[in-house]
Amino acid sequence: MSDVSGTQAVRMGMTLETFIMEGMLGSPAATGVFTSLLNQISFAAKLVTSQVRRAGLANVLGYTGEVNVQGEQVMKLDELANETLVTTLGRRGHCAAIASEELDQIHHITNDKRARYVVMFDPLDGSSNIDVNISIGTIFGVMRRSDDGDVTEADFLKPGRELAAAGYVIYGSSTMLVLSTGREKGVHGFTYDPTVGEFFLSHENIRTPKKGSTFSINEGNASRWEEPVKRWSDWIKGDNKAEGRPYGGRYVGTLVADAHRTLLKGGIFAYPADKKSPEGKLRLLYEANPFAFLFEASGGMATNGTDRILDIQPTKLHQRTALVLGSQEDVATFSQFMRKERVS
Ligand code: AHM
Ligand code: MG
Repeated sequence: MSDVSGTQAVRMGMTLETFIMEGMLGSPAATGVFTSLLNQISFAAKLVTSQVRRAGLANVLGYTGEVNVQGEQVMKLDELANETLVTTLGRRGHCAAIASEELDQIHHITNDKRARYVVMFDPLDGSSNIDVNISIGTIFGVMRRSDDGDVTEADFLKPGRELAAAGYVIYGSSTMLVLSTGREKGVHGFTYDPTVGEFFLSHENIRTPKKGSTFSINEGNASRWEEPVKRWSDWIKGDNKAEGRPYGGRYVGTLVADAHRTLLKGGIFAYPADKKSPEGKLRLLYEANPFAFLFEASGGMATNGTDRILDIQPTKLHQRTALVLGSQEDVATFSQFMRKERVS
């Protein structure tokens, strides 16, 4: 008897495109426009995967200097990823404008009313890890634009709870795209098979465990933290077998990688505000909001320490925020420390 392993359980041969087209991501996906937009994002992810996978080789071969062997200017990988997303989303007429970590202002594509969405993204998250062969990623959020007037920055400055879809791509030991169109529709992961050139459903309906056993924070910032964060950090490293402490420490320094692990295995990721970054380091629109959307859809939580991330009214395109996300119980405990309801 042939042994078809776990892949059968996740419906063999279910590509991302089929999954979207069969409406499994929910009602907005039923519109051809939304489907087509998500397909463009997954196509961009394939192109960026190919660039990321060749980046080390390009270095070895020495054609990442100012000029390549064809005499063309060679872009840095994060700029190249940005160009790829801007160009890909500019096709098919569904995306009216773009906001990107790499662009100071929004980038207009069209004022045609048929372009009903705006997309915000961090094209290549984890830039400090690009040159050292550690996982990097792309983060994106899709918002419906207002129907009246031309598309403006105001179409982007909306709380994250209004996102129509959010997701990320992780360029790790394999490339995975994780996507949600909302709490009722769940969070689904697709693994890229480079030999076929398709994303296949590999993680259907991801649920973040209620409580985890790892914490993820840049401990190098400890001297700059506020007292409640210091107390929480001491608590989570303290010894209490019954409560599952100490938690194990894991920190990649790429949000996509740290959040991906936390989404699948539970626990907590925190980048709190500190003396150096009083508003936090991470960006609300294209880092915190997409992940907050995904964590809530998978049964987890996301806060800035006191408020729900998805309720924050943005005032600036590149606004920063403190970000704490993970298992419900672990994030709730962090918030108790922040509110000084507990000190140990
Ligand atoms: P980037 O968008 O320039 O890559 O910066 C964001 C990154 C996140 O991926 C990561 O969580 C964080 O910065 C790490 O910061 P630090 O090096 O201060 O720990
Ligand atoms: Mg980033």
